Amino acid sequence: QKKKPQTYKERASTCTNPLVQQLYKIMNLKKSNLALSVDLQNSQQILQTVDKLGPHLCIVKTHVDIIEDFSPQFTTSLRDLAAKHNFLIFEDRKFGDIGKTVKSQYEGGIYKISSWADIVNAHPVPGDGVIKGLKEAATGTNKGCLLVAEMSSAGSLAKSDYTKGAIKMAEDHKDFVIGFICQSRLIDDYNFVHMTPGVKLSEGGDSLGQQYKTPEEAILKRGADVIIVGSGILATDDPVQAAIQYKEAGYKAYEESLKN
Ligand code: 5FU
Repeated sequence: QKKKPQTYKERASTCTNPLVQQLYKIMNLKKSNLALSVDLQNSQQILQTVDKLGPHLCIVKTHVDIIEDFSPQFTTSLRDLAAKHNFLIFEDRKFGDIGKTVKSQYEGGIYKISSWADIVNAHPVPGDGVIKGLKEAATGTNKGCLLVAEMSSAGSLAKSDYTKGAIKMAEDHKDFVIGFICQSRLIDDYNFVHMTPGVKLSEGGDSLGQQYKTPEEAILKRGADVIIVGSGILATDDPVQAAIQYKEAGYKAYEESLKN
């Protein structure tokens, strides 16, 4: 039987993982389930955008490897903005290799992702060594990983038994896996945060396989906790207004979901 939906405040007090608790506290305080996918290539542009939109976001999601002028100062400044506006940083790196390789990719190289990202994600395709490798690099810190259990893109192979395998893997590694990138509700357990990309106020797609659903569809029909929005906000004339619109649409859908 389906559990009664909980408010963000209730979830913050019942969830066991401190990072998940922190996220629900932010969502409650800022009345926002909106993650901005800040897919820009210039670090100043990213920082300026995040500073303006920060008050409306619970998470800022990056693709650090598309930045053309990356420097360690960028991540320091991004962390300062996370403290200023109270959001979590999610690097959408989608690790997908054997444990020892992802461990080095997570903590090493130019980006040193483990030093600044609160959340990363991984493909379950290599087996749970991918989680074990990342976990080793994150030992003793308040970090978490999402498993890419389903994707928003057309023809995705992440479905049926693959998705079920991702759920099992998450349950086996509850101390580090804090949820899923997904397109539907996978577990009736708020310890696993369901984050859904491919969200836009108008449905449709792009020329490269992306498929969009509305915030209402993502939250009410598919059971998302967090909506991830990129171009729906950034490719507009007024990204601040657009972020407010998505924040309000997402929060309204959440309030509606509590009535179920
Ligand atoms: F795992 C996934 C997925 O299934 N779909 C996605 O779109 C990740 N994404 C990311 O979310 C993608 O890499 C973009 O960074 C972002 C969506 O951006 P959009 O501009 O809202 O389409």
